[in-house]
Order: sequence, then structure tokens, then C-alpha cells
Amino acid sequence: MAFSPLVITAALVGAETTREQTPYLPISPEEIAQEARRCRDAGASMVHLHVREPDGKPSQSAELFRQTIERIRELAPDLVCQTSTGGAVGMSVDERAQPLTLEGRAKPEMATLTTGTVNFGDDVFWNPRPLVREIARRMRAAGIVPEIECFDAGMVDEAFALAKEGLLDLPAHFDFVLGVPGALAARRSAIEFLRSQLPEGSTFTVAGVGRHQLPMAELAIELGGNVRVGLEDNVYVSKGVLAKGSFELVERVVDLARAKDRQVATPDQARQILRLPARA
Ligand code: KMH
Ligand code: ZN
Repeated sequence: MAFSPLVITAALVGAETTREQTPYLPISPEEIAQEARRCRDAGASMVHLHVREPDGKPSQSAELFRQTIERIRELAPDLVCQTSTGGAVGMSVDERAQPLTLEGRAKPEMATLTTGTVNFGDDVFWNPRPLVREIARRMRAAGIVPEIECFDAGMVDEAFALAKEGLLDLPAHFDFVLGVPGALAARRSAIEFLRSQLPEGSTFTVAGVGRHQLPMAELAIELGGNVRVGLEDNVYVSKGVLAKGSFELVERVVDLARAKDRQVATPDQARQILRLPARA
């Protein structure tokens, strides 16, 4: 069966990865944009973005996102920019939703929407239904397309409920985040099950966490999904060897795709595959 070209998302920063874990983590808007460019050159068509305060603290500051996205538009003009609305555990809805207020060149084309609460290591990633609905409402009002982040199986079902309430359109694009301690484990049967539950015509990406990242990428390629890799979810390119940036992980995925005869999508192909508006 011929699958569509592979959309590779690079998750460059995240909220949890630290400079103590890896010196290659980009922090400033300039560093993040330079890393985005390297990932574009390596084969990524989309970047999933978080931002950091200068001291490395996770942030959802609209101003930091504005600086970051405007610089990415200069360095890698065709990349699809997707902002987080998850932020870091413990953030309020207003804090999390700040990137949805961006306009003009800084406006993201996509943003994440996690559709349920989940254990997140020893923390709780808190997404009660009223909060999810509020973020979905703001995203829709801003004309930003959601990527539905599923850390557990019920989060797919919740997308149907949101669609019924007119808060999102189906089919949609889903991201299966697998291997977070306390949430759904990273295994083939999880991908197969989640895929079987998707609304007709939907697309999906798989983001494996930690050591599961590249094995899950390989499975996603094989099963017709798309792939997310990067330092947000994993800092190693092989056992004990730090990736020198998310770009090295993107390079690995391109090699895996080549080995499985799967083409890699350009950003404009990614827009078509993910049902995003064409670039102006
Ligand atoms: N940092 C996690 C608590 C997202 O970007 O939408 C949430 C997260 C998901 O990273
Ligand atoms: Zn994220």
C-alpha cells in the first residue's frame, strides 16, 4: 500500500528538557530558529514549539513566541509552525493560550490541543473538560488548526465529543504521544488501536518518548502514520549518545523512511496532507 509522504515534526524545546540533560537544547528565540532551520534542512516539514525565559524556565509568553516564529519565518520560510498550548504542568489556561493571540507573520498555523487529563511522570498534566473546551474555543476563534494530542486512548474519544459541540472539525490530525510514565505505553498495539479509532479521513503522528522515540518512529512509518522526534521527547540519538540537536533525530527518521521506501513530505505537501491552508 502506498502511503502519503511522511510528515516529520521536530519538537525542538519542550517544557521539561533541561540544559543539564543536554547542552544542545535551544533556549533563546535565535537558538530555536537556528535549530528549526537545521531541522528543515534535515527533512522536517513542521516544528512543534515551546519557548523559554532566558534562564531556561518554560514559558508560553506571546512575545517570546512572536520573536521565535518571526525569526523562523526568516530562516526557514516554508516550515509549518505549530505552537504548544500544553505549556508546562501547572500553568493556567490564560498562560497556556497566549500563542493563540499572535497575528500576522507570527501567527502559528497549528497548535496542540490535549483532550484529557493524564499522569505525567510524578506530576499531573491537568486538562479538565472546561479547560479543553476553552482552549478549543480560542483556537477556533483564531483560525488556528488543532493537532489533537493523545497521551491516552480516551483522548481520541473526546475529539468526537468536541466535534459534536462544534468546537473542532473532523477529520482532524492527531498526535499519539506514547511512553510518558503514567500514561499509554509505547508499543505497536497502542498505535494500531488508536489508529483504528480515528474518525474517517484523519491523519496521525506518533511521538515516542525517551528510548521509545526512534522505534516508534519506525513503526509509524510502517503503519502509515507520521513522525515527531526532537529534544522535547528524547535527548539521545543512540544509547548513551546525546543528539547534537533535534536535527540529528530528524536525519535518523529520514534514513528510516528511505529504508522503508516512504517519501518525506515537503512543508507544502505537509500542509495538504494535514488539511492546512496553502501558504500565502
Ligand atoms: N509539557 C507537557 C506538560 C503540548 O505541547 O501541547 C505538555 C506538552 C503538550 O508538551
Ligand atoms: Zn509540547
